[in-house]
Amino acid sequence: MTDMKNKSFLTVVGVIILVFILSGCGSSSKSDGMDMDMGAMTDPITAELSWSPQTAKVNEKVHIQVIVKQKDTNVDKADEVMFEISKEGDSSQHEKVAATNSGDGKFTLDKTFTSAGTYSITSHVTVGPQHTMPTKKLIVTN
Ligand SMILES: [Cu+2]
Repeated sequence: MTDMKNKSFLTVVGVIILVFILSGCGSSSKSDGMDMDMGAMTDPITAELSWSPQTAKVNEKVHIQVIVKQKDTNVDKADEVMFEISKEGDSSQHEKVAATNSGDGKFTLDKTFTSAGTYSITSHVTVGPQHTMPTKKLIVTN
């Protein structure tokens, strides 16, 4: 009986690990993934997502930016920065766009929304073996 329990426990652990691997945004990591000390020795990266104006208007440009830092240093050589934009309640409006590297740790995207609603914006930031992806809600009004 304990054998059976152990087996199902291992299966659960296996599934959890698999989910973690699959949720890595499909970005190819340049590290071999087995280098345990890499992550521990490197300071974690942070990504600060913001935009202006705070509340957007239909057909008016919104300036989206994410500032990438490692400790207190701006990271201007991120491997990949993508903005994922989706509209709540409308699965047809979903896109993933590469950000423009504006230098000094700033990655930007100018976006004009053509319909009012609540949008979810995620900035996917990859720096070496690290990945961070803050999400915020943007409201677009008429
Ligand atoms: Cu991501």
